[in-house]
Amino acid sequence: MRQVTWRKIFVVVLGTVGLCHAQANRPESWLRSGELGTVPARVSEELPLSDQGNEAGWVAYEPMTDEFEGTRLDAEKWWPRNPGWLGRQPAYFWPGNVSVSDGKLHLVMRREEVSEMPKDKGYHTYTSAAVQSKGLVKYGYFEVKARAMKSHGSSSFWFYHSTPEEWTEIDVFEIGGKSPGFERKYNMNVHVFRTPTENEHWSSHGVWTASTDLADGYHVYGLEWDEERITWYFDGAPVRWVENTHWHQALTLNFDSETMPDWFGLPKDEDLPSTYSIEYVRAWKRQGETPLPVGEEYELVWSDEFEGDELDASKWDYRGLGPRRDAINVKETVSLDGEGHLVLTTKRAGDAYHTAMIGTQGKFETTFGYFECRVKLQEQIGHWSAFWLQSPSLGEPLGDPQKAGTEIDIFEYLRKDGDRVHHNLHWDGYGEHHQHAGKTVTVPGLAKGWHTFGLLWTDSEYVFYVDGQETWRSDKGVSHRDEYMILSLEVGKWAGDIAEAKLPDPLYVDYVRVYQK
Ligand SMILES: [Ca+2]
Ligand SMILES: [Ca+2]
Repeated sequence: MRQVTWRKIFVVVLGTVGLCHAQANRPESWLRSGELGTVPARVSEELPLSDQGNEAGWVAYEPMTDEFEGTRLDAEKWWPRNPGWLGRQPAYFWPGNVSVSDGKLHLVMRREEVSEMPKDKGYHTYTSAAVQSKGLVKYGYFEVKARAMKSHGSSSFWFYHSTPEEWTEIDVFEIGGKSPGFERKYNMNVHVFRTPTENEHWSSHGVWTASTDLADGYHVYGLEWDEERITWYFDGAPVRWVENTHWHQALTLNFDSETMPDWFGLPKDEDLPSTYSIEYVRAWKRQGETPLPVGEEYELVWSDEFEGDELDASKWDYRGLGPRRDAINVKETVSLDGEGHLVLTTKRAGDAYHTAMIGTQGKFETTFGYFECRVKLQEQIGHWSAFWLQSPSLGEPLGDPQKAGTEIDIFEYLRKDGDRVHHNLHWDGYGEHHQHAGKTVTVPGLAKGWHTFGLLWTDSEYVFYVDGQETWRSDKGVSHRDEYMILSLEVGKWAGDIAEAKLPDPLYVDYVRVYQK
């Protein structure tokens, strides 16, 4: 879309200040010529296709990831339109052309008019579709698997954001699926519209030509965007990079279809409706690039990423084996899935229930720091999950949690609570002197997908975080002694009747990381 505008601006620039200035701004770039050669084979769905060995240390970035399961667009993440633009005339962005089905997001272009189309603004004859993220993102790896629409209508995946001070854009692709001469062209672009010091539109466009028509199949399109460089990938192989001289602004993520009368030409009636389908959008950040809610002076001192097939016995012990609450803790409920996750499971065992608990007692005990885990929560009632710190000497001595320590429940989650989660502190033992402070918070979307739970523990307070956002802080019962970490599932009435649960029911843990100054 920007291509068209760029041509117009290009003429203006030539006619006024001259081309030299615009060229001086152009970043260094590289473009593949010819075939891709051998492309990477997909081993893991959890990593970018171009980096299946995770050399870069990618960590999934949930806010911009969607597998498009279910029957509707996730309203927490996406607008079914472009909140700042009605579309490129004559096609009008119409939310009725956005749908989720068969595990995909579909954007449709039609020959039709809808009553809300502002004809006085040049919208007529065609409706098309746009989806924009509600959040902004800067840097990361973004991958979609998509099939362009087979018409002159565009199929685009792009990033932009416009403020009074700054307006930049990164076009991952703009494809004219059945526009003559464009069927195989992967159009990639970056634009600068304005910055605090420049007020002149320019762009750097690159085109790589595929060996088949892009609307004939699904392909994996990737964008790696960091402080130094922006790199485009096709089916896992790099096809272009541009030196990152200007794209340091947090941007919205966009999918859309536009009529491009001056570039791809208007669609032919017999090709409509045509559909641009997106199997998924996945985003990652480099480990350590995911901003910790704590300062940069904190460094990773301990972690388990749960790689491999077996629980790392140098880090964890099975804990509380035998009866606990309304179940029995056993070793068999603790496993690694071989894809980088710890799996704790509650299972039926005849008339009894088996459940799971591991801890770092005697292996890793520490005082203060930032503690974070990333989990996908259990789905059934009757048991609850928790990531917590515990003191080996709780309540000894009484009245002095600094010395005796405190049970710090970074999170406790009960499925019956939906999007609510509990943070709790317990000190002075569990008997008549028991002291407690806690907070239950609602985090929209918590019940689905992956989330991080974090605790900043200092000598004066505890600060709790969900997905990097502070949810509670307390200066009650602040422990100054070494404590150990526990991950657990526990069965009990608090969480509802386990007899009604569909079992087995797993809790997935992607990592546990500890940072200290
Ligand atoms: Ca999907
Ligand atoms: Ca992991």
